[in-house]
Amino acid sequence: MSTHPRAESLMVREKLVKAFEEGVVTTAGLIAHGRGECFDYIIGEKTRSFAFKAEKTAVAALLLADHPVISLNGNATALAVKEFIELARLVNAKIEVNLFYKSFRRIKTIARTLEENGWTEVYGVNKNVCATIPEISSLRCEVDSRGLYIADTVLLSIEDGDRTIVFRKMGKNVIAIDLNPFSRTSLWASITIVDNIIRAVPNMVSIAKTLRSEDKPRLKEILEDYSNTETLKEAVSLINSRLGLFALKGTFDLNVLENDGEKAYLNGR
Ligand code: PTJ
Repeated sequence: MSTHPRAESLMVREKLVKAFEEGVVTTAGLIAHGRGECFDYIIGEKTRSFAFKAEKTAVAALLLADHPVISLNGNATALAVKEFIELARLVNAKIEVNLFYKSFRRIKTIARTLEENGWTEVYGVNKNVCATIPEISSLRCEVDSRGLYIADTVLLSIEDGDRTIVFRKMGKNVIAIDLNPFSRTSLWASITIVDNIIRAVPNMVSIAKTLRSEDKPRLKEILEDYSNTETLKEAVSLINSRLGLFALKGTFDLNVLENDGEKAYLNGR
């Protein structure tokens, strides 16, 4: 498979299928991934400058937060559990499991995955410390009273917008990783990272290694220099120009194609 032009994408799919078989990911999670792949294809499957800026700002926000919480669902766990753990250590965040298709069995399976990767203090597992956010209509309303309930800054990824909207109305900062800049999550988040989780979280780990030694005024400067509306405008503008180019030339710009096989194929058409 390593010679296949879409090898990386196929390996990511295999990861998700394996996680599905283990009970981490749901069937709807597999469908959600397909939507993400489509957006990733259009943005060119690389971290764009607007995404990198959002990643840097997100790390600054996490470092400035009093109660940062990383919220994990099935897809996020399957695709980036090790990196999320590393990030949590670097920014001193809690990790909470919060699921749309909630079952105690799935929560335990995801908690076990975290434990196998070296993270033992998993929030969202202990029913005795459960609080409810009634405005959230799904079972994601049940949160950990020591985690998401009191969080001032929440990092979430690959989900629909309901929770983001409620969290924002509660005054929490929401950092969302979502390849779809049109989604309600993207529109409502304080900081939207329009990038694939498999690139975004490793980037954030690298950024955190540098930013954690910066002082608070510098981190605040980074936050002040960020506009989520501008980020979304830049993301849509990139999509627009790439699609426009394709409409004109019948291909994305040959000069930016990195894969020789793909270039040869397009040149030979
Ligand atoms: O694990 P659970 O039970 O909490 O279920 C979670 C799912 C994913 C099923 C649920 O939250 C869901 O249905 O999400 P949506 O509404 O399909 O939204 C997923 C969003 O994430 C879409 O906007 C996708 O474009 C985006 N997305 C998918 N894969 C990736 C992604 N964004 C970044 N990186 C990805 N790999």
